[in-house]
Order: sequence, then structure tokens, then C-alpha cells
Amino acid sequence: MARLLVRPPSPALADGELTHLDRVEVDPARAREQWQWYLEVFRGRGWEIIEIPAADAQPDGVFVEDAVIVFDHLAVLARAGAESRRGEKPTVQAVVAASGLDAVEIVEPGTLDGGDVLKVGRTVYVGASLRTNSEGIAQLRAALEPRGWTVVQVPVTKVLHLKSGITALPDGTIIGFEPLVDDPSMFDRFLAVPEEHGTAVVVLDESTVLMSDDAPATAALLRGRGLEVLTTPVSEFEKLEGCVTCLSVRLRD
Ligand code: CIR
Repeated sequence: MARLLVRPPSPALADGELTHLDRVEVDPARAREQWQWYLEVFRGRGWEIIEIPAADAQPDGVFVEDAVIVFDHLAVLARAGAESRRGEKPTVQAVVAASGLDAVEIVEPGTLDGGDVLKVGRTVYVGASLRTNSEGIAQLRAALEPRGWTVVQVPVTKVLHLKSGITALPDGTIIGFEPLVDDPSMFDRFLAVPEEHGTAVVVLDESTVLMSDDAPATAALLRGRGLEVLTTPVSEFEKLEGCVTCLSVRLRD
């Protein structure tokens, strides 16, 4: 059964890191409600939900995708690029240890945020961003290439993470909002989407994706390609440069 790692939002979510956006008011109760709805989408499709213990002193702890990335049976424990986020790791590490996955860690001086890692088939695109440095990318490559993955470094200067600007459809087409993508020509198959909040999709299965409800023209575009598109509100997380991908880590058997 597919499993979903998540962590409840901290009451201090509004104090999370911001890099490219101005701080606006965040409603913690609404964030909690949106997080529950997000889980319902997965529950409704038979996913098992595994909760990482709350880390209320960590405003950005809900964005669990940044802390661990899973490749087959290997979990790579990231080393957050933002110092304020390094305290998220121990609770994530404990859950990973209990999950039965093998684990490797990115270590100092490497930094890597999971939001900078996009898997497309056996290719792993890694964003060189303010959060992910060349040492972190080198460590990831050393862990993955012997296991049959190809790591491709991608520049990221316009958004927080690689996956703030692009994600991939089930058929491997990369979608992105062009003003946020440094170099769309790096990708063999690139589809421009018309909305900033339309760049992030979570693949639920070969014909279904989940995305923000704040990108209706993109949802229509993807439906026109024959995909089933589910939408959910994530406005409180988008205010903190988060999106649908970063709220979970998907473990697929
Ligand atoms: C941060 O700046 O770290 C958080 N406020 C947002 C992290 C979003 N994570 C992601 O896109 N993978």
C-alpha cells in the first residue's frame, strides 16, 4: 500500500522562512483545516497516512518533503539549507528508521532541501538554489548513481526550490510557469502552464494528479490532456512559499 509521510502544521507556521514573497497574514486554523483536507484526498484513494510527530517549535516543519527524499528503498535525509529548519531532522529520522527504508544522510558542508529534487523516471533533477549547495548535490550523486539513478543539476535563481517552478506529469512531461523557470530548454518535454500556482502537481497514479485549487486554467489544460485533476486549497502554505508537493513524502511500493 502507498504510504504518505506528513507532519501537522505548527501553530507558529506564520513565522516560517520567506525568501521571494512578502510576509502576509497566515491563519493557523485555516492552515490546519487545509492540511486535513489534503490528507483526505490521499485517504480517499487508499493511502496509509504516517504522521511524523508534531514539531511545534519548527514553523516550517509541515513542509516534510524538504527533510527526506526517497529513491526506491533508500531514504536520503537532507541537511536543510536554512539553519532555522535543521531542528526538523531528528523526528523525521526516527520515522524513517521505523519505516524499514535504508538511509543515508547529507552531511556538513553539504546542504540539500527535498524541494530541490525532482524525480522523472530514473533521472533526478536537482536544483542548485539558495538552499542546496554543490557539496549537497555531490553527496546526493554519490549515493544515487551507483544505484542506477542519473543526477542532473539545474540552476534555480527565480524561486525558492526547483519544484516551486517545475514538477512532472505522470508521462514525464515537465510542467512549469515560465517566468519562474531559469532554463526550460534543459528539459526534453516542457509544457508551459498559465499560472504560478499551477506548477506543482503530485502524481497520485498514472492518470491522476493533485494540485492547488488556485490554478483553474492549468487544471483545465491538464484535463484537456486526459488527466484526472484533483484540486485542494493550500493558500496558507502558498503564502509561505509552500505547495502541494512539499506537504508530504510519498512512499510507493
Ligand atoms: C521555507 O522557506 O523553507 C518554507 N517557508 C517553505 C518550504 C517549501 N518547501 C518546498 O517547496 N519544498
